[in-house]
Amino acid sequence: MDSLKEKFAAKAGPVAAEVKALIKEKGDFKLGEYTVEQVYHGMKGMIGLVTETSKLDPEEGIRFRGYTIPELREKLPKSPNKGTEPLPEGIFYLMLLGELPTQDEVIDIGNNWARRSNVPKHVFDVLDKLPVSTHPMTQFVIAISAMQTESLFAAAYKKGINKKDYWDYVYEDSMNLIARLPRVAAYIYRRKYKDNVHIEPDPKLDWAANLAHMLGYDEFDMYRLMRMYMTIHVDHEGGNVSAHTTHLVGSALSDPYLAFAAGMTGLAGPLHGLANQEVLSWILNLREELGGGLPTEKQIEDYIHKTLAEGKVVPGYGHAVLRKTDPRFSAQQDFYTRYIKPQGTDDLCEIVQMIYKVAPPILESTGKIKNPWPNVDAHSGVLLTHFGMVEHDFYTVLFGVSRALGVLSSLIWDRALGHPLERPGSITTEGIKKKIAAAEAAKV
Ligand code: HAX
Repeated sequence: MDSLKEKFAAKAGPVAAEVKALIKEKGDFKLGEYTVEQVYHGMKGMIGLVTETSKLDPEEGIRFRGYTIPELREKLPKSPNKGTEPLPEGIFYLMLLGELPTQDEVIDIGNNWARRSNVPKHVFDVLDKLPVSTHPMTQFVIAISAMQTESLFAAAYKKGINKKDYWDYVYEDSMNLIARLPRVAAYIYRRKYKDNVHIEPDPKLDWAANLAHMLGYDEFDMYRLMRMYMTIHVDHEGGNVSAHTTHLVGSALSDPYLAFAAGMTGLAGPLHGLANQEVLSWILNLREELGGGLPTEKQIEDYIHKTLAEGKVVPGYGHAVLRKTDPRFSAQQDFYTRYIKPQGTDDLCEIVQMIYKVAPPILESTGKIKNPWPNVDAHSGVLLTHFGMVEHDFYTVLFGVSRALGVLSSLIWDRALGHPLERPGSITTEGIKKKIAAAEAAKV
């Protein structure tokens, strides 16, 4: 260990212990409207953002402009080609305008995105220079940043524009970016996993089905899964890491390419979007340790206890806001029972159902995990694997393509409403201790 690191290690341990004790003893102390615990613990429960596109209820889950996921699976327009799941173009319309679209309005957005979908060649050149081993999320962030050369907002700002016109350029950039993401994602996938052999888009397909097609999956069931996947992952109100980061970086008037790339660096974290990859690795490791096949409930219980004893998290379980089963998990369960199970059970999907039965009571019994129920990431990987997409390092990129629809429609609203630079205040541990000491002295 170098000497600076040694000195840091000597300091960090005692300070961490001191902060832990401070939170335990004085966590309820109010710093203005909020408590010491909330300030240290990721601002949970503080309302500090305005987000128009969706709202998360801890008990009920997400509502997009007032509509739940089951309602949207029923009400949003479907593909005229025997579609049974909503087209994500429709939820984008809903988030942006607050109204349900008609079938024609959804087709119109699809055509609009198709016209904008050309990805500049230098983006592929940049990707080609990266080692193939580069994680797909890192490639995704780099590709989005490389596309920033196309930002109409950045170009217009450089020339000088009136504040009231910001939203117009942010709208154009956001639409272009959303239109191009499926091609970028597919390029990363095919380069990394399919011998760099690429597939041209099919102009007859909608945005999500085209993504499946360019990835190399042309079965109707994969089109259907991709339409649902792209719809349920779009947005989760404003405070989650990817949405909040996009909003925060956008508030500095960084253009939509930079703001979204920043958001995606957050989605790439294992406590956020990377959890979908982690869940699959966790299930596969569990199976491997047990020699394959279907584990028993007791074996799953033991594996969960082992994970916790090793100081690791059980991926796909828990949430910063939700306190019940995530309706996005339930939608995927429904997808499994409605479309896959009648043709034969799938072992990995069955294991997910078994984990759902045994994990919550164990997590609850720890006494510290606030939400023992599954989140969206607990199920998505096994559905993709069922249809042949086994490269789980790639899953978070799909989440990211979908998330663009929510965070970019919010970004357009941010500029239309003239939201200013985001700049919350902060405090030091010393400052907190002084405030507590002053309050205690005043009591005597
Ligand atoms: N397994 C083990 N421990 C868990 C846990 C889990 N699934 N969920 C929470 N905990 C632990 C926390 O690590 C924390 O421990 P310490 O006090 O020792 O630090 C304690 O329980 C209290 O945490 P919490 O208040 O219940 O949860 P947070 O709001 O701090 O964190 C997380 C929420 C989602 C990050 C957390 O539940 C977690 O790590 N889950 C596993 C990873 C995961 O599935 N992430 C995806 C979340 C959904 C999402 O964003 N998708 O993109």
